[in-house]
Amino acid sequence: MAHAIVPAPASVRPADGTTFALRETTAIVTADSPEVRRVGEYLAAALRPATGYGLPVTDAGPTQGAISLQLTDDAALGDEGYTLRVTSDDVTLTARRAKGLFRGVQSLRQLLPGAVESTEHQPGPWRIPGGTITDQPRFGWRGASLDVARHFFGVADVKRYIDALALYKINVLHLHLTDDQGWRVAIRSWPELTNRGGASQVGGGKGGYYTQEQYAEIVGYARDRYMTIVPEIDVPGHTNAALASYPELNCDGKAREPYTGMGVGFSSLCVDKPITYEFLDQVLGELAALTPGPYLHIGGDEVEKLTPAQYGEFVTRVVKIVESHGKRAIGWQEITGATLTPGTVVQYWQHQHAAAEIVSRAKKSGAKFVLSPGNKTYLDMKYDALTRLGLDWAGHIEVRDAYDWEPASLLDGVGESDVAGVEAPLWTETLESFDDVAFMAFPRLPAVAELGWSPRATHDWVTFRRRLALQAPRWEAMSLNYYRSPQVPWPN
Ligand code: NGO
Repeated sequence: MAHAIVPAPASVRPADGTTFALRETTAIVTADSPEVRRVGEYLAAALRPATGYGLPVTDAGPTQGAISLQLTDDAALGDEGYTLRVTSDDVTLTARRAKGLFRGVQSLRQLLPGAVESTEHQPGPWRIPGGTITDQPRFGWRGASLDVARHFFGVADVKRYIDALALYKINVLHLHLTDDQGWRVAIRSWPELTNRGGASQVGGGKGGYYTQEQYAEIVGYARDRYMTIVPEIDVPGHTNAALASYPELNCDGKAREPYTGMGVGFSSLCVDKPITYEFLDQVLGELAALTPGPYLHIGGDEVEKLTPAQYGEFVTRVVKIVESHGKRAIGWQEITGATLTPGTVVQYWQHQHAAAEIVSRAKKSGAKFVLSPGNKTYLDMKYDALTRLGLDWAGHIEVRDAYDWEPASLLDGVGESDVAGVEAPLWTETLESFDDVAFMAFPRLPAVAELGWSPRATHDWVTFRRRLALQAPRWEAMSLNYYRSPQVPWPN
């Protein structure tokens, strides 16, 4: 299988027997555009350590013998699509936008032997199989989320996760920044949120938080990889860290104790106090100013302390606050209990709950769905009974479970055009290190990424698991931990 790319491209026409070999002298020639040149530099930086080649990036040299990155006005490719042509003489990647070239570069990386991801010099040879790939995504939202509240993960870990996600053409990273156990982003007008609310985590460790500069650094790192950060401030529940930081946010005026357990549903902001809405306006305002992406995630899940009417009114107000700061709101499926505005996104997660009402309410308000069914996409679920890490409230999720479902027929009444995309959440109640995170995400994250990117016609477990197996040498070269599922024919 020469073209073992994940997610599967829309079309691959192999030129059997033809290969292009990277050499000492290979250059990367880009269109005369600073953005395209940056993509060329990204490619060169990815390939230089293992190959040991110079791979000069130029916008002037001959394309003969080179890898060339060019722009085209072919509207059929859309914003993220690309064409990759490999002959024995040269490699030509074309797209309408630098973003499409960046996605194409990920395919190109995967056509090289996995050892190319190593940070140390490797022997090669570095052959790329010949042929033509024409590709573009099925859905515009191909997300992953990371819970940095239950256990805190610093900037370096988040960057590592972003790099691994980019390889699978993920374009949204949703950061779950606040929860009962911790508040992880500094808010200048409410400094105790992180001073007090960021100082612990599940199990009682020291926690941590991002300064606004560090948050901006993450946003910039993601943006350079054509990935949008969607920050989540989870309200009105999951707010013990805020309630512990400021007594005035509590209905009884008394600060809560920090929480280091794993329970849910016990906390709520005080929906009757005006200060609650001043608080939200300032928090969401600061976050909106730091976030170039169009969405703020407002959580809204698992609220047990409010009546449905109180909850509905509260969320309706918070959606308006988000919009007053120029952003659109996304929230967990429970937010369909509020009056939503068109453009709001509903994130479906709890497969045990009757979906009919959620679907009809979302559709009535013109909201689209991001699909994160707990029993398919939750990367924190155990693979099987023996998995040391993770939870199991949604069942065990083996690789095939994560792969074998169809976004446009998951929910009755929600077809292709109602689906914004898919997202694989990673909650971290039981995950303490980057190795833990990677072990739960790989190989299931690439399965969800493929559902988001690849056309339905390519869906096939038998070929998927073979393509997936060939990613393992790449993960090993990247020192990326992964689960060796018995369902996948790993190469060694
Ligand atoms: C639920 C809950 C989270 C948990 C997660 C664990 C949602 C949307 N709310 O998903 O707080 O961490 O399950 O799997």
